[in-house]
Amino acid sequence: PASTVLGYPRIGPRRELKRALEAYWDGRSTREELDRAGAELRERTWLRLAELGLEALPSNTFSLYDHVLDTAVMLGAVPKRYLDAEDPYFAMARGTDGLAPLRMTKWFDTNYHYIVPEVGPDTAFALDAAKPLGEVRQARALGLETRPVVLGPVTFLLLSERGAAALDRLGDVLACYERLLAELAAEGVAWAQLDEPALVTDLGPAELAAVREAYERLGGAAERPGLLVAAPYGDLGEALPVLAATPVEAIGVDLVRGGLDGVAALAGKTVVAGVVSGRDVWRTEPERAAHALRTVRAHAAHVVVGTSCSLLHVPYDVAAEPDLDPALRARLAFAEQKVAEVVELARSSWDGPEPAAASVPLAAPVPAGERAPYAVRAAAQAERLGLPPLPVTTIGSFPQTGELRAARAAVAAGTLPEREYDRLVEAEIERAVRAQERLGLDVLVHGEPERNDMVQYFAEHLDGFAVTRDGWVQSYGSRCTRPPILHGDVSRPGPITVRWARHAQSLTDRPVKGMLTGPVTIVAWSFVRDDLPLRDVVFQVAEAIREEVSDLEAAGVPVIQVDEPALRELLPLRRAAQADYLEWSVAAYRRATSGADTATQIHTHLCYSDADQILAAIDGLDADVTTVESARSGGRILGAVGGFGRGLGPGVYDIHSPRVPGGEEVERLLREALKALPAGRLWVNPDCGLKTRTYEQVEAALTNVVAATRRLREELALS
Ligand code: THG
Ligand code: ZN
Repeated sequence: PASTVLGYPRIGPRRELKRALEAYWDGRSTREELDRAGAELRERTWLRLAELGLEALPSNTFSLYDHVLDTAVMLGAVPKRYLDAEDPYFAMARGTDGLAPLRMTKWFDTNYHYIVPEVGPDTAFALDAAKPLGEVRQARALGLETRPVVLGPVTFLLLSERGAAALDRLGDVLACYERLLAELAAEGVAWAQLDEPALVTDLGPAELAAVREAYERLGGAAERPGLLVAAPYGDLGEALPVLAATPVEAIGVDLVRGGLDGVAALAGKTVVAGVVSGRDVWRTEPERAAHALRTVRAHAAHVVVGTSCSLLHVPYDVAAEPDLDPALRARLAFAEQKVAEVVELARSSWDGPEPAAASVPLAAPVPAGERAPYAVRAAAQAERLGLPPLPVTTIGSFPQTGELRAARAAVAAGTLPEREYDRLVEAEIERAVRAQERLGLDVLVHGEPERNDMVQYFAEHLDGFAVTRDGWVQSYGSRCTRPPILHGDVSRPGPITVRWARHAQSLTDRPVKGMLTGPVTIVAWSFVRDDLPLRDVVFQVAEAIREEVSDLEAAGVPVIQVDEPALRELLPLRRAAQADYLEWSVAAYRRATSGADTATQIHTHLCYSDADQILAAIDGLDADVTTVESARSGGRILGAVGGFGRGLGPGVYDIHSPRVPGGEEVERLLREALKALPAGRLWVNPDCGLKTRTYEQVEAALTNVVAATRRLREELALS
């Protein structure tokens, strides 16, 4: 049988695209140089895939920033305000001096972020197929035929700002896709892939009708290549019979996340059987894959061996990681190794014994733990901390200097002694503490100068994790993370953050807030072992964080923040599974924090604008104070917090923009917040961490924040 992958990483094995983009954005290179860098990356990818023996090569999986944005541009869905920008594509992605960028949000349940298209009644759809055609031609010049990959029409509209309401433009969008297929056919393209990941989420009757309409119409087009509709990230469920009844020739199913129950409906179709996971870094179990392939073969007209989703979410090559323990390395497969697995499976017979039923042991549930009632805690904390009304704090990180990043690299390279690095970190902590005292903040932070990343840092200090040298995975645009690999039982060999928190507290009489990452987020942003239920893994991490909380308390730290920005991200795509997830994830958070003394104040921070959707779960975390994004999302959260019974800090300063908010603006936001919350429970803080800003911007902004807060305090004292 044939072999293929649904997509491939595009940032480059050495993050070549990141460097090329940043050089272009900084004015250090031309658009031609950027395009040439992109062309080289595509060429290398196709040649490597062909060399590995992959038969059906994808194209148009490259993007200079994001494939959803590429699709919007291909369809002519560029909002008018961007048309006059020097480079409308990057203006939509990143904004310009006078223009905010389009919104960015999470891609399904991954750590990738896409640009949210705006589709309105006036959007003048018009096809520009230059990018997919250009990639087909570029590969052809190398002697390689490819299958262009394009985001499908239903998912494109469902992911746009108006969601399902945007399906009112389906007819016009389909006209563009029809033309696209005709142009591809005229180019001699044999197959096109339309990605429809939205089909693995819960779809209502209107959405299923849109699927039917889309693929009846595109399948019935006179001039078109063969159509592969791919549904990565889960189970097609109720969309499977709908799609199977349309004339599309091939369907790509995720057989890692999704089950085999529906495959009988695929009679007569070519099935791209996604048996190699694009979401983890583990080698494929051959018996399990062969079993799935045999089952598909019994029903489908043709079987193509493939990946469960694009390989976008895994690093390039295990061979680039010579430092990893050989026993762990032997268990790993990154993109290159996964392609080799696909090829190998396509060449094998799939005979063999049935796989042993997966026996994932379920550990005994761990008690979440209870703290004293909030009212009792609030009184004890008020007495201990002696804070003014509307206390001002920050989310945790302060600007990271290039000097610190360079010093970390020098320690890793062995050219800077650890002791000197530690002194640099201490000096940076002192700088942050003095700045906060000068600005008049009430609860200080140490600023996290020692951390490269809020997850990687903890993984480096916990047993059971490995970190990679070059295992970069694109998060958005040019930004990447190196997800740690959680491969064994997690434990904490010793205190992680205590010395830095203690140092900060030693410099000031004001309370210092210790900063930890929560168990769900540490797991969400890592690659995780699959021989234990996720829940049990999260509880192991919770235990380690619980120990750290206890050590911070013992060191005299009176306020401890445990962040869970990824709580929302791991939320299952299907509603039926969400309640169970929210129950155990919230319990794990409570396990991590409930050992804290009544007089220790626990904060949490969640950074996404749709916090209102999981407000009940946030309430369940039982943190004394919760800080959330609000300034950037226009205070939307305030409409939902009426019943929220503890401290809340809706952000009054959008840190994602270099713009410094004026005092009146902050005052107005605080007055809005005071309509929704009693003064005794309102905190004042920015939307998120200050790591990406400069000290100059931060000091100017916080000066205005403190001034506005003081004006309101005076008013409250008079009333
Ligand atoms: N850490 C991790 N995952 C995340 C975030 C994070 N996912 C969601 C969100 N935050 C994504 N945001 C970013 C923001 C900045 C960067 C990456 C993801 C970033 N990365 C550096 C780069 O690409 O140059 C590399 C950082 C490093 O050295 O590790 O700036 O905060 N895990
Ligand atoms: Zn945040």
